[in-house]
Amino acid sequence: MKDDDKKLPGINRRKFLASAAALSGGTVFLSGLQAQEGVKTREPDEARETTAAANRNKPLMERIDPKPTHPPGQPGRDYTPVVTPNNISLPWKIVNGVKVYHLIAEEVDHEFAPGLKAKCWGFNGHVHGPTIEAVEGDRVRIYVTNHLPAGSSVHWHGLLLPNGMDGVAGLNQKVIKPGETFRYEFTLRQHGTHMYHSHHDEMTQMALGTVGLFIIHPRNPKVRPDRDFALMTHEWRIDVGTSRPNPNEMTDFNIFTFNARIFPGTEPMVAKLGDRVRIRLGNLSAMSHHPIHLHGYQFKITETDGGQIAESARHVETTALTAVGQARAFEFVADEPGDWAMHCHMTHHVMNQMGDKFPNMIGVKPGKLDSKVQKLLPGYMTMGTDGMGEMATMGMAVPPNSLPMVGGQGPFDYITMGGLFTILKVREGITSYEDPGWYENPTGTVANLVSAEQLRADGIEMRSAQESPG
Ligand SMILES: [Cu+2]
Repeated sequence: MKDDDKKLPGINRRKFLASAAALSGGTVFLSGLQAQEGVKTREPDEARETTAAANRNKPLMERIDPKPTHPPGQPGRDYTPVVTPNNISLPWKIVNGVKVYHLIAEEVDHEFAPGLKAKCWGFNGHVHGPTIEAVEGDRVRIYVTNHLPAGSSVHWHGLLLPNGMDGVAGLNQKVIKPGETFRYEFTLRQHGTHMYHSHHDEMTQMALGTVGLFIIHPRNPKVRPDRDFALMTHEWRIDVGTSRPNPNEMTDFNIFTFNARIFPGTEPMVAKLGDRVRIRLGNLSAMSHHPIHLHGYQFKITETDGGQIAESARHVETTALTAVGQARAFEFVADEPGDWAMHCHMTHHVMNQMGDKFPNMIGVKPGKLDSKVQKLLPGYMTMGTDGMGEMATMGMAVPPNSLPMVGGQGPFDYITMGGLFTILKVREGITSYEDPGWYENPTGTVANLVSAEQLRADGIEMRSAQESPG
C-alpha cells in the first residue's frame, strides 16, 4: 500500500493515456462478433444473477469486501466499451491486480454549445466527470484529489460497498479538504448503470457539475451490444450574460443537458444498420425527472439501478422516464436507417435560456404598433405572436455568452429544439462511427408539399385557413 501511495504523483494524465489507448482495442473484437452473428436474430441479453446475489449467504466481511475472483476485466476481451458522447472514459492502470483510477475535482471552463460557456465544477478537466468503467468482480482503487476551493467527497451512487467507502462526508468519512487526496477501494459485486457525485454541500457542488457515470459491465455476458451509449441528464440555471451556474435555483432552470451539452452541441449517437444498441441514462438533475423519448424505435427497458430486469418483466416502451437519482438502460436492434431524434418530452426541457422569460404573445395582433414604435426604435418588431419557432432563425443579436432560444440547422430547415435533444444516426454500410452527416432519404419517402392536382385526386377539399371547421 505504501508503494502505491508513493506512486500517486506518477498517476499523471500521460500514463493514463496508455490505458486509454488499450481501450480502443474493443472495436476490433466487435467487428468480428458482428460478422459471426445474424444481426436481426439476436436474442436479448438475459438477466444474470449478480455476484452480490450469489454472495448473500456468506459471512459479512466476505460479502461486503470480497477478494476479486477474476483478473481485471479488459476492454474488447471482457466488454464492449461504452461511448459517452461529448465525454471520455476515465483512464486506469492495473497495479497488483487492482484497477487504479484518479479523479481530480476542479473548476472547469465548460462549453455547453458554441456560444455558451460557464465556469463549472467537474473532474479531470471535464464536465461532467469522465465515465468510470469497470467489470463486475474487479477490485477498484479510486484516488480523489480535491482541487476545488471548498471541501468535498465522492459518493458512489447505487454501488454495493463497505459502509466506510460510501462517501457521505461527515457520516462515512471526513471531508476531503482542498488540496487533499483520499483513497476509496472496494470490489465490484454487481453490474449495471450507476453514477458518482459529490456528497458534501450537494446542492452547490452537484449544481455546478460534480457528477459522473459509473458503468459496471457484467462478467462473461451471453450477448454484448455493438453500441453502448451512456448519457447523463442534468439541469442548470445560468442567467443570460453570466458565466456561473446558480446553485441556489430551485425550480426555474434554463439549461437542460445530455452529458452537460445542449443541442446543437450534442454529439450524435452513430450506429450501423443491424447493430444491437444499448442506451444508458442516468439523471442527477437537481429537481426534474426526464421522460426521454426515442423516435423511430420501440425498445425494452433492460436495466434499472437494481441491475438487469428479468426477461419476462421487460415491457416495450418508446420513452424512458428517468427520475432524479435514477438510472435506466434500454436496448433495441437498429434496423431502421435514418436520423432519429432522441429528446426529453418535457417541452420546456428542449429550450435554452429565456424560453421561460417571455410574455405570452400568442394571438396578439400588433396592428400599427410596429410602425409606431419604429419611429422611436428603428428595426423594432413585435415577436412571438405565432410562437418561438421563427425567432431562432432570424439571426437576432443576442447578449454575449447566451443561447436565448432554440435549436440548430438541420438538412431541411432549422430544428426548433435545443436543450435535451440529440440524434441517433443509423446507417447502412458505414465503416466507422464518425458522424456520417445528414441522412439521405430514399426518393419518395419524405413528407412534402402537395399539388392541387394531388389533393383533387384524393377528394380533399380545401377551405381557407380562417374558416372554422364544421
Ligand atoms: Cu426533461
